[in-house]
Amino acid sequence: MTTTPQAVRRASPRNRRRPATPADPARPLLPGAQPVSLLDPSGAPLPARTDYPEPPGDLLRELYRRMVIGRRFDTQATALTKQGRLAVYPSSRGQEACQVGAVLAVRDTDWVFPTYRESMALVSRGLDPVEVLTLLRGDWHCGYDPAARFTAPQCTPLATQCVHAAGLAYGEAHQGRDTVALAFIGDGATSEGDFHEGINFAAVFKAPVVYFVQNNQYAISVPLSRQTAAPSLAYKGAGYGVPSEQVDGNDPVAVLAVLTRAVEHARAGNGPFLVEAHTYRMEPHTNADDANRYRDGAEVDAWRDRDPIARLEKYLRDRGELDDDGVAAVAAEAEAYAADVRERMNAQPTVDPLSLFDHVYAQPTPQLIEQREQVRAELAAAEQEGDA
Ligand SMILES: Cc1ncc(C[n+]2csc(CCOP(=O)(O)OP(=O)(O)O)c2C)c(N)n1
Ligand SMILES: [Mg+2]
Repeated sequence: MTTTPQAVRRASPRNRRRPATPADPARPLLPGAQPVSLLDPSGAPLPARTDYPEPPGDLLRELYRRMVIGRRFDTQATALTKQGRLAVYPSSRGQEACQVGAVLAVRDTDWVFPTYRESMALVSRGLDPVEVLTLLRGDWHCGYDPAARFTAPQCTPLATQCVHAAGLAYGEAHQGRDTVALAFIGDGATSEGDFHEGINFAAVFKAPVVYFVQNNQYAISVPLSRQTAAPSLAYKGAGYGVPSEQVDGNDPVAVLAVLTRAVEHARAGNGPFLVEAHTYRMEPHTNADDANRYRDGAEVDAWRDRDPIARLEKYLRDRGELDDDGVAAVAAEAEAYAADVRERMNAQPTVDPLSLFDHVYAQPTPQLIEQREQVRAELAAAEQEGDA
């Protein structure tokens, strides 16, 4: 075949049709370049987004109510540690938009997998606050019935709940139910193997899990800059084929909007979704931690200006959905709630130390039986000494 001058012209690089840019299969998985925000830090509305429609007004008022009660509960729990009524309490002050927004995005029959930091989320879910604090008082492994409340026990071993959530969600879907599992996880815990194993399993088997990372900037004293080199923790989803989003975690309206969409995605059978919320832990890691040793007050003050409750209150007031009377009524309800928690937590619990050995195995091992006997003998001796 001879090459004509026309053919040469057609084939020359300038004339050749540009091949379409190959579609990047990772692109739809990636989060937006900036965290989704629907309110600015002062509470003024930002331009509406069609991808994240604003939740209805009555839901936003309920969000406000639960956040105010949640914060009062949190303050009360911290006070109880100082009175020796709680062994330890990890506060989530400053993270109210995440704690409450996430719980409002799921149904009562969806499963929640909390960490030690999610006491506020659990009371917002309607669990009895004294039952929620049972673990932190050291009375029992879990004070509520997980199966009755569709709420797993609070996990202290980091990220283990990510695997539990994947398994439960897979099992539910396998049985034809449309349950979604919501797994809370901290920024630091995204470095744990269980996070990666859980999200990978969920992705491969299309298990309906929403992994909700509350990036509160610290894992005890380790700042985010020492935790990851990723531009955002939400990018961790793409490596597993999981779509992700990042959200301003101190914007309650945005948190609820983004999580609502994430839950819809999972419920519709599309597999897991990862959300990273950028927020801040205003208090030390727990009452046993001194945060002044690793962060300065100016940083904390900067986040105080982005307070999620003040932000939502301003927005609702400006829209005429909340007034002085409404604010006072919610504050009074929160006070009554705290008073009830205080009173009930001040009552001495009756605990049987021997119950520690129950439910470890269906059939107790010889070692357990021996240990139980040792404790029983020590208790009996102590009682005799007391009587003497
Ligand atoms: C497997 C495991 N390793 C270490 C710890 C000790 N530890 C408890 S909390 C914590 C920091 C977790 O930080 P992050 O995941 O960011 O959650 P946050 O406490 O900030 O909510 C560490 C290292 C643990 N509980 N479990
Ligand atoms: Mg953290």
